[in-house]
Amino acid sequence: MDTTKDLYPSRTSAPTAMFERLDPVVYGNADQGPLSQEQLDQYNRDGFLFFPGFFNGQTIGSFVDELHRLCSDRSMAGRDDVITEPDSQEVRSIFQVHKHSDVFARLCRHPRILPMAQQLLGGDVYIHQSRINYKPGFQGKGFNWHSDFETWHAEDGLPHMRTVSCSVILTDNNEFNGPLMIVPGSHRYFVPCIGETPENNFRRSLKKQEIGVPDNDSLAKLIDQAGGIQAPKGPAGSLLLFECNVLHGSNANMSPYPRSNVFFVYNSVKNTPRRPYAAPDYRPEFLSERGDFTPLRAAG
Ligand code: 6CS
Ligand code: FE
Repeated sequence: MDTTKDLYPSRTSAPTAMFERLDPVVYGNADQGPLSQEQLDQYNRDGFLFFPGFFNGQTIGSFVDELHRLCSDRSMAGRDDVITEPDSQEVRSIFQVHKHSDVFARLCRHPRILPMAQQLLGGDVYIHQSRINYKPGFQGKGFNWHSDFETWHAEDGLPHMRTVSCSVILTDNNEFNGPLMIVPGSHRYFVPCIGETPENNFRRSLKKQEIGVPDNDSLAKLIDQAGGIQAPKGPAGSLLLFECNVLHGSNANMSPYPRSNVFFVYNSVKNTPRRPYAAPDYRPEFLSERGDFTPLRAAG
């Protein structure tokens, strides 16, 4: 398939109807990794897999310690890859944590996680983006409904939907601290978004995304078709795999407790970035790897 052609036009001025995705959802098969045929079928249907208690409390403790270390590291303050909340200096996200931290560099290559990403994407993968979301108690604002792929295609130039996100839950997720909400099955449709991408859009979008947000009619139709919204909740140590194009978002954290996760985006080495399809320029490399596509190998 001609990967220079824009298969998923978005950020248009005129409304464009959603259409069925042109790429497969699952690229590998059941004998190529740890996921069973039933799990592959579920991911194909819903666009995500949730593993409550994937890691036990002791294992997750080292990840939470690292999260606190990064968050309280004074040398991180003011860096471009550290994003604060829209109306406070509270840390909202830290990007490229697989480069800042040996602990997270190993975690993204964990022998129980990496093979699942390779199986879903049908071969070798690298990290397109990694981040920690803190969503501190009371301060943590939400994330509008969006498809990650719509941004990674329009602004980072990923040509195909051959990318999977893995979120490791670091603090208990419950209905009060703004858990991730997902529209099951929405990954099977591409929803073009209205509105041109401004220069340096990421400076706003990482605090509050307003460009690349699907219209309410399309959202309502897909939520209706899905039979409702799902919000996978579970204890710290749970793991969520979600397809790059599944619609998701989250509410503000109204509880005193943080809702923190660490998030790795695995992209197929056959799906490396071209020029941005709908943005004036590339985003910084802390958001979209453009230099090193070396295939990941599982940590020993
Ligand atoms: O723009 C991005 O790449 C990031 N923004 C959101 C809301 N989700 C995906 C990604 O981390
Ligand atoms: Fe997202």
